[in-house]
Formats: sequence, structure tokens, C-alpha cells
Amino acid sequence: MPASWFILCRVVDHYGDAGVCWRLARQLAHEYGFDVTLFIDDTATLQRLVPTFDVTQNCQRIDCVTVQRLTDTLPPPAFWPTVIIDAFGGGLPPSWLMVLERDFPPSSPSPLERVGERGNYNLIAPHWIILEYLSAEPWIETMHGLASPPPSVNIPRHFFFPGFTEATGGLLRERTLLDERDAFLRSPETRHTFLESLGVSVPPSDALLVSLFCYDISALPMLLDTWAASPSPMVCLIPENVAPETVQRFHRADVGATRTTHGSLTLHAIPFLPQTDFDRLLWTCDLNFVRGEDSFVRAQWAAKPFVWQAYRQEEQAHLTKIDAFLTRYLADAPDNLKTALTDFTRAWNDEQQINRIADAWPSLIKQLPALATHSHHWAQRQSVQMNLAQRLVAFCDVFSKLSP
Ligand code: TRH
Repeated sequence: MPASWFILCRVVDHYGDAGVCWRLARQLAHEYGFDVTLFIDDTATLQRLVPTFDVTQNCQRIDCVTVQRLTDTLPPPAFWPTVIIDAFGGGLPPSWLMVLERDFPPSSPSPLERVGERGNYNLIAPHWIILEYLSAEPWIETMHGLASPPPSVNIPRHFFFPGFTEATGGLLRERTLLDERDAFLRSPETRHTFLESLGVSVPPSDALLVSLFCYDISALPMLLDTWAASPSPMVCLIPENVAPETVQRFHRADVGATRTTHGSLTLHAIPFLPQTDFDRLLWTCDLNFVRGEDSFVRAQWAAKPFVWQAYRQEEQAHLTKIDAFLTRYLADAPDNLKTALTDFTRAWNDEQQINRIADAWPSLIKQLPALATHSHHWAQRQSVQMNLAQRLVAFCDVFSKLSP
């Protein structure tokens, strides 16, 4: 019998929570043959990423994964799985906790041992993993893998921190991803066909092709104005429902337009893409603007220049994450590139610096060839490390072997 894994996903906002969980679920099912169930509360968000998903059903099997609607009243499962991934620490449904407390009370002998019976079944304690948010901050190395025993249940629980070093949980990356990317990039026809499928004609060779996935912030209109005044043509692809207000204002004269040109900038509204096609978009463009967590990681595997916008936190706490990443990412970069990308990224992320966008852009563009080389080397170096799913499986495997 294959090991069974549950992934619990409570969507806080936007697409990243669902995006990360779906990606992990697929990888565990496809590459390890595990019996994976994704429990998710906001199925409409998942459907944006996986259009074949049917939101009217409470439970369905799709792409080798069972997807079940998550509610607080969801009855506990008949069997506990081998592993429960509690994505971003959203917690288990209260009814599950109650039954876990009954099946594995604090007085039960030891974790992962057969400790009791419910109905006719022997029970094996599941391994509860709290999958945290990705960060480049050094402190996550000290927290990754730490035990966090739940107070009222005798089952193992550990923190798992995605990250960029060997001492963390790594980054999500499917086994075949980089080969697929290289095959795509080797074929200009495939790229052209992909662009045409988005309703975009192949841009002139002197145009810079940019994808834009960002939050609707006050720096965005300034950036679009800067691009409109650019000395060379720019074509910007923006998926539907991304920064809708600003995009509508840009198309001002042309209500309902999907393509508008102001000065040097042509802005193309494209459909919101299935998650697998989103990778192709990143592979296709010369520069990608990404945000949050999952698109940020995919932009790195695209090995193309990218600008990251962190998920906004109160009191600008996200700036610490930005600085930690830039420090790591640019550690061995030439000084000019370091300055250009750091200045632009800070201006893009820091509400107090948005007026610097227009000045920071020309320096970034000057460094684009150096950034292209750098992003390629970064992706190569990162890809030598084990990916997140590999580390997660190894972690749970080692832990279960160490247990009595
Ligand atoms: O959408 P995000 O901002 O998501 C999040 C959430 O806000 C979440 O609460 C927070 O915890 C997390 O960020 C850090 O950005 P992200 O993480 O990049 O997720 C976007 C997902 O949407 C990713 O899986 C790619 C996918 N996507 C598509 O599949 N098609 C598209 O056209 C686009 C634009 C994105």
C-alpha cells in the first residue's frame, strides 16, 4: 500500500497558498506514487490554477490527487495518513483534533507506535508537519526541522521551512521541470506558438518582452509611465485580474481593450493561465515581475531576469525578507548589478521609495545582460540541491525509522 499523505490548505488570500499546496500534492503523487489528498477550503481559487477542477464537487480525483473541500466540520478520516502537511500552520479541523486526542492521548506510549484501536482498526500516529512560508532569512536554518509537540496529543510534529540552503527545506521543483524548460527554450517555434495561443503576436526583435504579476500598488502606474517613455519598445503581458484597476486606467480610451499602446509601451491583457502554462510565460519573457512565494520560485527556475514583489506585511515587515533574499541572491554578483537590482527592488517594494522607480529603471535595464547571466548561474546552483519534496520525504522517512 502506498503511503498516504494529507495536505491541509486554508487559503488566506490570492493564489499562493493554493498554488504551493497543489504543486506539492502533484509532485508527491506523481514522483513518489503516494496516495495524496489535498484538503482545501477555497476551491474556487484552486480552479483558477487548475481549470479542469470542478468546484461543484466536494471530493474529486484530479491529476492523481484526491481533492476534498476543507471545512471546520469535516469529519475525521477513518484512517490517519502517514503524514499530515499543515500548510502555513493553518491548523487541523477541530473535530480531527478531538479524535487525535482520543486516539493518541498524552499518556500513550510513544509516537508512531501502534497505540490503540478505533473500531476494528489498529492506529498508527500520523506525522504532523507544519510547512512554513519561504524565506531567505538566516534564522530559518535554526528553526527548520525543530520538534513542536502538540500539547494534548502524543504524535510527532515538526516545523519545515522552505529555503535556499542545504540547512533548510529547499524549494519546490519537479524532477522534469528544468528539462522541460530547456526543451521549450531550444525551440523558437514553440515559444511563438505559445505567444499566439495567448493572442499575442511575436514582438519585434528590439522589443523587451515583460510579464507582470504584481499587487496593485501605487508604484505600478509610475512604472507603466516610465516604460511608455522608454527609448526602445516594450511589450508587457499582464494576466487577467492582476492589478485590474491600474490596467483599466491604462486602457482608458478603450474600454474592454486587451491591447493598448502608449508611447513605447504596448500592454497586453492575457488570460489568467493554468499553473503549468504560467511557467511557459516565465520562460518566454525577457524579464518577469513576480510576487508572493510560488511565482517567485518559478521565476528562479525560469533562469531569466526577474523582479520580486514580496507579499505585503504590516509595518513594511516584508522589507526584511526582501533584503535577506537580495543579500543571498546577489552575494557573488558584480557591484553594478548588485546596486541596480537592489535599488529597483527596494523602490518596487517600499512604499516610501516609490518615487525612485523612474530613476532606478534605466540602471536596471543597463544591467539586464548581466542579470540574465546571473539568473542562469543562480538557477544552476540551486538545482544541485535536493528539492523540497525530496527533503520532506527524506525527513519523514528518517524520522519514522528513528522512532521506536
Ligand atoms: O498570488 P500570490 O500573491 O499568493 C500568495 C498569497 O497571497 C498568500 O497568502 C501568501 O502567503 C503567499 O503569496 C506568499 O503569489 P504567488 O505565491 O506567486 O502565487 C501565485 C500562484 O498563481 C502561483 O502558483 C502561480 C499561479 N498563477 C497561475 O497559475 N496563472 C497565472 O496566470 C498567474 C498570474 C499566476
